[in-house]
Amino acid sequence: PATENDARSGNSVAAIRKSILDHIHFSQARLPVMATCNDWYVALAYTVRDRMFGHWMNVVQAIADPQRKIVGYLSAEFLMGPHLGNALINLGIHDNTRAAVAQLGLNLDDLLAQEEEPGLGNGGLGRLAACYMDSLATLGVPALGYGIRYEFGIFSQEIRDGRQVEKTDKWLRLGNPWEIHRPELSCTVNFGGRTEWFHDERGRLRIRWIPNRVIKGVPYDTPIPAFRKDFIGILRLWKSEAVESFDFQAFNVGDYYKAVDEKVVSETVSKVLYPNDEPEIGKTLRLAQQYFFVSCALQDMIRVHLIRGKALDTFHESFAVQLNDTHPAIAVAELMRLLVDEHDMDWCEAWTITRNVFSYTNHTLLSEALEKWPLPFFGHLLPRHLEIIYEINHRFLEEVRRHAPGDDGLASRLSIIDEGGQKSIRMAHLASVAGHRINGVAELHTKLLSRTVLRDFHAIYPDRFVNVTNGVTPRRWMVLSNPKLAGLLESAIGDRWICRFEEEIEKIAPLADDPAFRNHWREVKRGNKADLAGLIHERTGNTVDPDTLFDVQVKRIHEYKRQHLNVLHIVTLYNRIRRNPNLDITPRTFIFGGKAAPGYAMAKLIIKLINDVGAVVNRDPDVAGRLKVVFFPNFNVKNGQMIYPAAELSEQISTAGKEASGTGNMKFSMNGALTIGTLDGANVEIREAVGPENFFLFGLTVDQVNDLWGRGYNPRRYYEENAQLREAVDLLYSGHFSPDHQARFVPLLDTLLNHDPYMLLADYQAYIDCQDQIAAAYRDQEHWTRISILNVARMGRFSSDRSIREYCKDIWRIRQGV
Ligand code: 26R
Repeated sequence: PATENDARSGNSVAAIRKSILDHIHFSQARLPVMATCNDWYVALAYTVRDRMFGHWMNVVQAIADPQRKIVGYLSAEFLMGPHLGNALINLGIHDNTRAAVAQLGLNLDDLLAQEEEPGLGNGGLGRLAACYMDSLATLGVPALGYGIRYEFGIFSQEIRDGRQVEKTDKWLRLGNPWEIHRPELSCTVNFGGRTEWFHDERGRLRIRWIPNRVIKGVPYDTPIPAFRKDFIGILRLWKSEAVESFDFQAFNVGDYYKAVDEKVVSETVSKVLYPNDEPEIGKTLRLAQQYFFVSCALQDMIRVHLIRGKALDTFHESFAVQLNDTHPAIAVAELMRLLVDEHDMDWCEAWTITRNVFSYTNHTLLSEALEKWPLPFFGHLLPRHLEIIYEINHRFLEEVRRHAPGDDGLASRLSIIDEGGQKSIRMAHLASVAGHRINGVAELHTKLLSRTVLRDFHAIYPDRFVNVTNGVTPRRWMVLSNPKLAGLLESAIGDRWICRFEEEIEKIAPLADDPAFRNHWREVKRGNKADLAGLIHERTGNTVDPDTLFDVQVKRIHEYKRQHLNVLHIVTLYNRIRRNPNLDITPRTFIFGGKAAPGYAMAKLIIKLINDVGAVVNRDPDVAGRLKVVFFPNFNVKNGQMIYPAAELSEQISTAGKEASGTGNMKFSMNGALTIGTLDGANVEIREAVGPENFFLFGLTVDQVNDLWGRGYNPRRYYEENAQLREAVDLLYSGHFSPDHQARFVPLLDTLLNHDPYMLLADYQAYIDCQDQIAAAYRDQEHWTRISILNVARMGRFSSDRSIREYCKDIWRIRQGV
């Protein structure tokens, strides 16, 4: 048909080719012969983007339709990963595009490699938001993801001399063809100053905020395509800028430099993503970032609601707003301020609306990661919000006292204001007081949440608590990143599994018994391993053997995730080989990847440890290639897409009770890796789903961990009583792996022997025993392949489509779209 060949929207090879050439000419003013690889990438990106605009209009219609509820997903992080490959898959134009690009004498893979990924997140929380945007679009739910358009995303990591070196992530350097700049939708945001009473036109006493700084938020929209549907989600990220009127003011009084300075200060707010996964106490810029994007988002949602021709008292019928952790929790006070101060609404009515609008997802139980803002500091930046929070708290505590008269302990434990020591605002309490739903991200996590961190809230509001186990999108994490596996699955069960994962993927289970299918399965994995081996060589100079067991741990570096437990296993194997150089062991390649927060010294030392152990083990002639250790630099979405498909063993070894869910665990399993893991986070549910016989479990349970703390944990005892462990620890102490600095790992080792807050030594032997079983199991390749197939077959629950359906039903009360 003619539309297939339309250069603006057609999907034929000819139309796509024509469109790319048109963009080279009309969008970039380049001669094809002079065009660089980036020019072609940009022309292709525009070509692909053009094909989403028709879908975009459907979404605009849905957003304008007062009958349809919209999801506002508020998140300080969106770790989207590269757009191009994903868009080609979801739009169904991958093959035609590859052909069109080839006709132009180019290779699609080179163009895919050209894209700088938007790394606007730290790890799990940001990547979850990205998977959810994909599922929202695919399920036809109108959704706006609101966040910050950081000029610099997560730093890029280089490894020099075995240590992490951080490089600024200049992802916008060559422009960003995916975003649409929307200056007409700009908002203004106030900071600082004071509040005062005044009489309005009707003579009523009201409060106004006199800020001492005003900045502008400018939105940039990125379409997030649904899988093979005429629908998208909108990612709306805000950039901070100076307000023009301020410049003019300064210019008029002749202070040109002050005006320029104003611009610098204003633009600082969206300058850089905080690379820590722990709170920045008293960092004004961090709080300013949070308030900035939240205020813009709410102003934007109110604008949409009013455009629908509805009055503000029905705002909660237009929007369901999800708080992705507490980073956007200030939204609760901001919506109250907008409704009460700016729109003159009665407090109680505004509170009812606010409560109906918000719900809150908790992503961590680690007490050091719970956000608190010191009171005076908070009041300095957001004086009006401090008053509003006091009022919310006052009314809330009255309710609590009615509920439990005389229980002052309960009231002070529940209070939004922490009165102990330095007074501060507990953002999780603010979110819990307001949210009509509070959810954890795995069954175990939700249970622990209601027994520990939010115990008192659970006691008074049990019905607010729900679990929504995390999920990941099979589009990016299987179809895009593992085309070989996707092809094999398609030949076996068709392609309905891609968006009906829960119902369809289990249809491959019977094929676990088919020897020919198992052979194909192994060929796929072997091919992916060879591809990764090539990349490892390119990035690290290491040669790894694709016929060894690929044992992978990729995730942020954190003591609770216990990368150093993995290292203790490596050192243990190394000692066994040194004792008996002819030992018959299952050859393994240990692959690590992950970033350490720049200020987290212990995490950085763990990176150095991995690299130092690798340097010695990889070179030792006694090892003779049976063990290899590589640290894959700069683990991010793009690299993850190469790593998960090649993995055979997935390391999910956090101390029980510490990992809220994990989502890497799901990506591995969906790509046919077997898991070695503790009963932590979503591991528990993954194990139930794939069957305990197909999951390598080890380690203390949450109850056993608590018990052991209660009895008095003495890590040194394990060291003294376990010769194998002692030998491994002693070898590290001896400086064998750090001949240039014998004492390098003493801080890490001393922590293990004296405190061991994450109980590595208590779990050591169980971990080693489990790894020995794995080594044996790997030798039976037919059996291993069976388990691998069954793992994939039983991962249906872990599609983010299932998670989003649950959010729609249990939290947002939204009907699903197309
Ligand atoms: C306060 C701030 C700087 C901050 C604190 C903590 C920023 C980021 C974090 C990390 C937390 C919130 C996080 O990323 N949690 C992870 O969320 C994933 C998605 O739910 C889980 O899979 C994962 O287990 C959890 O650690």
